[in-house]
Amino acid sequence: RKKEIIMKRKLEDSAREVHTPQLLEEQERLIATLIEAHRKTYDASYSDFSQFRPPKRGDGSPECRNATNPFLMSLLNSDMDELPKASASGAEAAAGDELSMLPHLADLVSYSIQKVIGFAKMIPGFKELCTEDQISLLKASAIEIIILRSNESFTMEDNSWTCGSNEFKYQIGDVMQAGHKLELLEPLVKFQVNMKKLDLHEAEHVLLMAICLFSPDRPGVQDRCRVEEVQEHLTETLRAYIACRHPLSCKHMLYAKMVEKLTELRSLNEEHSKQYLQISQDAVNKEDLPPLLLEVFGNPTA
Ligand code: YS5
Repeated sequence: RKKEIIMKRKLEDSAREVHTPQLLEEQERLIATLIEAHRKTYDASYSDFSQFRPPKRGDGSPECRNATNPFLMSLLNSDMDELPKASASGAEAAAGDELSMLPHLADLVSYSIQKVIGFAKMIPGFKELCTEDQISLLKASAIEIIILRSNESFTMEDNSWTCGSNEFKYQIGDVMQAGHKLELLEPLVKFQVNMKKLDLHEAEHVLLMAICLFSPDRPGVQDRCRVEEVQEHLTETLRAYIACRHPLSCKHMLYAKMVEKLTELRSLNEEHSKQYLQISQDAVNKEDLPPLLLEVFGNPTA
């Protein structure tokens, strides 16, 4: 009787081995490489943020609320009865309303693009593509990967991206002060909340970013087959990882949910392109947009 039970157990064990996909050694190495690449390019202390042009928030102060009469407002609210000589501060207060967060957030995005490029270069298969394809993939996916990586700083406590101090805490209102409309920002925040709820492991998070980058259907890609090959290898690794490392209770449909996120990113990307075009035309100070940002997202004056 006892022997029978032992035998049965052994049979069950070996059956399990056959059916549960195993993480191959090569897949384990790939995951380790991606995690290391991400850690090298994502500084979770956010200590570089102080090097960006400082954030300017319309904090609800009278000068900020009254965008049409900035000079009058500053005179009424101060003991001066004359405008400062250069009257620069008044002019800045005027500009300070519409696109006041743009310089800071544009610097953050430009910085993030550089980090994404660093991450991409460490993904096996990326450097083997021709430069044109590398550029096509990066141009098309940069904003999507930035949105994905930003989930690490996003917190559901107050639906903000919190990157250290209050100065570097970004809420919907701040992004509106970079020129974006609520139409885009609401789905962006919803996306972040739903991503957060997936509670991804670091391995899954980095695989998703890599899969997003290696999308063969991006405009201008020449060697679609090579890109597809790498993407398939990444998705296979993700499936295997979920199957054997993710706790049973929450792995239900996880892969499908992650693929769905990629679809949502496409529509965020599309809406972003439209609003970006508008912002880049509105930006009176062309210096507001760093050259790398203009190169990646397009330069309307070029
Ligand atoms: C913070 C941190 O997690 C990090 C290191 C990430 O790389 C980026 C981080 C957050 C990203 C956020 C939150 C604030 C609003 C941002 C910066 C968002 C990513 C993009 C968005 C921008 C305002 C862009 C603005 C832009 C970019 C070309 O269009 C014009 C400057 C708005 C994108 C809306 C989809």
